[in-house]
Amino acid sequence: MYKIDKLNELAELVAANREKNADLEPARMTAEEKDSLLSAFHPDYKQGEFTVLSAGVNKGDKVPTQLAELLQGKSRITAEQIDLGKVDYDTDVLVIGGGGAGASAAIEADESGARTMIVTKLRIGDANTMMAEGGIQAADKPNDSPAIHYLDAFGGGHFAAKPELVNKLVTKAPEAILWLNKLGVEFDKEADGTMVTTHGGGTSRKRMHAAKDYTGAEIMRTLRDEVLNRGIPVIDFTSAVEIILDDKGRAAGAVLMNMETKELLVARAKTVVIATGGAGRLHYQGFPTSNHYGATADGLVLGYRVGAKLIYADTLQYHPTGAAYPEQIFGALVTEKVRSLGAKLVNIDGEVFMHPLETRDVTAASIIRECSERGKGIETNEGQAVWLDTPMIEYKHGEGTIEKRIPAMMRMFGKYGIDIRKEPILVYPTLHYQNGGLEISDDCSTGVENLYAAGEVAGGIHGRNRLMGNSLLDVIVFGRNAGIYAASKAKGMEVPEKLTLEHIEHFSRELESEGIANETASPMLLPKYARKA
Ligand code: MEZ
Repeated sequence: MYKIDKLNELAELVAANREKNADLEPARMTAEEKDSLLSAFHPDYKQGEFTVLSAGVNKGDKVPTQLAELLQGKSRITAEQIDLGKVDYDTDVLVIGGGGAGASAAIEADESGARTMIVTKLRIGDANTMMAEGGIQAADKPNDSPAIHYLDAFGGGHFAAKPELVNKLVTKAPEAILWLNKLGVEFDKEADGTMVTTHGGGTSRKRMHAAKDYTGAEIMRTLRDEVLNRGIPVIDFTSAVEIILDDKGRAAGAVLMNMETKELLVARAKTVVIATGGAGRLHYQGFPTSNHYGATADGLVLGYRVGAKLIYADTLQYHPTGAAYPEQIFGALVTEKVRSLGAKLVNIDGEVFMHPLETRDVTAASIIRECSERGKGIETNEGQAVWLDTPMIEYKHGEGTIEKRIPAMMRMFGKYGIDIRKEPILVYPTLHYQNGGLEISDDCSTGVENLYAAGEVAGGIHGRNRLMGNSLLDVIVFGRNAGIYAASKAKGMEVPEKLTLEHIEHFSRELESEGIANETASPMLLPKYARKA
């Protein structure tokens, strides 16, 4: 039951229309309809929310204003503060970030025989991978193929992705599932051992593999165990605050900061992998987020300051279904799997207003239009919302389906007295993913020699919009890939000599010459939620 009577009355209207709505199959939008919807209602197209960069390799490109503030912010250190002659950690491959991509990179680098170390500002596994719910895509069923997966992903990303990256993503996907399965991920399976697969938005085949609705947590649990079992050193509660270069401008380590004591440490490495994840905690345009506490765009700043280029940093993913009620879980992820299982999006009049499995950008824009221009949203304490008719899942597939397939959703709302088997839930878009990031080539190299990137911090794989389940996939495929290439590069190398942090001064002079006096300390490291006095 909702605590607000009016919401219970409105929910009854959804129930009254359920039988009729269950049979409705709203038409998919045409390409023209999608384009005009996106340009009018998607936050990426909103004027006044972006800043054109004045310094660095992407000078002249627009990025969200909060990100520009960090990219053109002030280093947390000066070169003079750091004694680069005193090396605290020495390794072949330094992996910055302890999420799915970082762990996968470290496992593969270790497997290749490289001395590998992970540094993470929280604990290993405290990352967006852990919070991914609905699944991971891979074309491994007889009616599917990597070529079909390619067309779905490339089209869903508005044909803007780098073709060689999408190619790698989809062709390595079946192998990624086998690798995870072998490591111990408990995927949902039929009695005969076949993996259960479902649709996601924009997929033309059922290729979403899942562990109920906590797929990311199950994958991260397994990867973390593997890292620890291999004895790969993990330096936790320690963040990277600057990449160290050598005298030829190649990455050669990082300056680390102990999050508790603020002690600064030097990690020297032959190659460095940035795998720091996304930026949801910057709350672009005031949106809530489904992201982990640590998602503060740190890797973009670290890479950008040493000259790694960004691609599509102006395109973000607003997951269509963030929880809009109750306020305790405002912005939390309501997995797309809920719609894959048959729940429909319904407005205040109890009407289904769109096909539930359009791509995410289109679905989010459509919800925003329903609540704004069409005035058909439901008022909550936090703003507007639409219904996601969860009881329709059991209406279609029978009792017990929700508990079996999406138990985490049932529990999340159950804590607040809402039984999603019986009552629809209120949703609104939430900031979920950065579609772009540090531009990589298909060996995960950035434009800076010996610097690699993988996972959400990397850009170019998904173009301007990502499909459900291609992020967990990208984290595994490109995380492993980065580890393999970073280790192989390190193999033929001497320990880097002549370490420098001169880039800090160069970048700060460039900012100065552009008239930018920005005292924002960056990378951000942790979000600021303190109440203003
Ligand atoms: O890929 C994702 O972002 C994902 C699986 C999210 C979800 O809706 O569960």
